[in-house]
Amino acid sequence: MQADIFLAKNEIRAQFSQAMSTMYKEEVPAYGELMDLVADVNAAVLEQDKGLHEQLTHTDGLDRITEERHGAIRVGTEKELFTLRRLFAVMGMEPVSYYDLSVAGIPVHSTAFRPVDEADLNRNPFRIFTSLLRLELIEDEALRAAAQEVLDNREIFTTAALNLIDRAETQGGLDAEDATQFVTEALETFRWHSKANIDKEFYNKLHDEHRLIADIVSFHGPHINHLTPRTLDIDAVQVGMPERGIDPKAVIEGPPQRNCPILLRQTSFKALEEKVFFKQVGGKGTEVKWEEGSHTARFGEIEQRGTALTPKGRALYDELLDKTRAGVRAGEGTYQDLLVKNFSAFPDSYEELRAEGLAFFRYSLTDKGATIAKSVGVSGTVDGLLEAGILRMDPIVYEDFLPVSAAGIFQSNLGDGGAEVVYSNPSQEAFEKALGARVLDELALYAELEQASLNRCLEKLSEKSLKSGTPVAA
Ligand code: OOG
Ligand code: NI
Repeated sequence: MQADIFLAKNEIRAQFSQAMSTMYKEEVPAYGELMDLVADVNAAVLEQDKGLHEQLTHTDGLDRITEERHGAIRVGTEKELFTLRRLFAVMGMEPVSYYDLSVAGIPVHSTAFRPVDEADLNRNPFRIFTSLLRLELIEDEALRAAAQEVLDNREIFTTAALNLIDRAETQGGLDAEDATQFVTEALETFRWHSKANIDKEFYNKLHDEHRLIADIVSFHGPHINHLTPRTLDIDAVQVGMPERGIDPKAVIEGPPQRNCPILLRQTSFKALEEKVFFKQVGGKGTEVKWEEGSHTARFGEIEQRGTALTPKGRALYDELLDKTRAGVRAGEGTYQDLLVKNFSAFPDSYEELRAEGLAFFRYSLTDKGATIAKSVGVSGTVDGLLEAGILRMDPIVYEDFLPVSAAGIFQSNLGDGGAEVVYSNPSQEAFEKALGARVLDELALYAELEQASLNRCLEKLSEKSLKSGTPVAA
């Protein structure tokens, strides 16, 4: 089969994120309500800020502003994670970064499957935050074994999905017809099942150990537990939720509001209590009887992204966040007040962020720079070229997640009374073994992006200069 008849992975991912969105809105009506709110807020922001409107028209595709940017799932076994990696690869999504949530008392570790190249992110940035249960962190041996058995006996992928993954791997892609079927079949893995795999007593035991364990083990598959559109004003959405009868989590995760947004700000509405059915004890025969109960897992989230930070910037972010959390514990003030106060130490202009090596930037030639490059060429340092108006810099958007924020999102959706136990430590090696691949290093990806943009500029500028013997210094 010829590569040119394959549908682009970006297109398959775009179809998939659209299908997930439609399914989730049907499954969780409150999520549709959140989407409406986000669309209204975004429209109001664009109405007021013509400059932003103009900028987004050029860079982000205005019609796609409110589209979902990520979703999240939780799987139970190494094998499930392994196959998911293969499934996401069909759509051009690769595992980036390792997140250890065990430090926050959540018995999972995670990665985010996402497109990596700039052009692919621009076409459709949809990511899936994917967590793997760490059953080894359950102390009760009998419970652990029973949970393992349930997990080992389920198949979360349809046969057709598995066949299409195989086909995509052997052929190197899928044609349009196969791609459409692939999306339909892949969707089945993430669908909600109101009928549990187990009985109520077992569910309660798992739930008492940790709510998340019950969520992962009890059902037929890793139902999508939230989707997350992008908002242009997260503070307005946070305020607007209660007005529409939506119950938001207490605080927005991430940095406070700033002139130059950094990293990622997120908030969510609290997970809904939903009616589910448990297998009746002894109901294993031909006719299974069902017992009504409830389960809390699914919610809606919103995000607003800012500049990616360098290791130095990230260390400062972590330090200020830690200080804030410690301050709250010591009763020094409210979370919000302390956050704003502490983050005043984080420079808030792009010039300072760059000068202090705190954030990553994409460099390009200005019109003036392009003209000079064509005619005479030029030499100088990056600082000098920026100052001379030959280079321009734009922030590189952060495409990943934040472990402390993720823990906050998890926790607010596990409800009160979730176990406070702090489990063990990171185990990236075990995660990658299960995944069957190494996760990509997010910081290296941003650094490469920055360097590549600079190299492109310097090459253009130095073509003439080199000929005339005046090299460009980086
Ligand atoms: C994932 C929570 C993390 C985020 O946006 O940080 C997450 C989960 O609840 O499964 O999605
Ligand atoms: Ni999320």
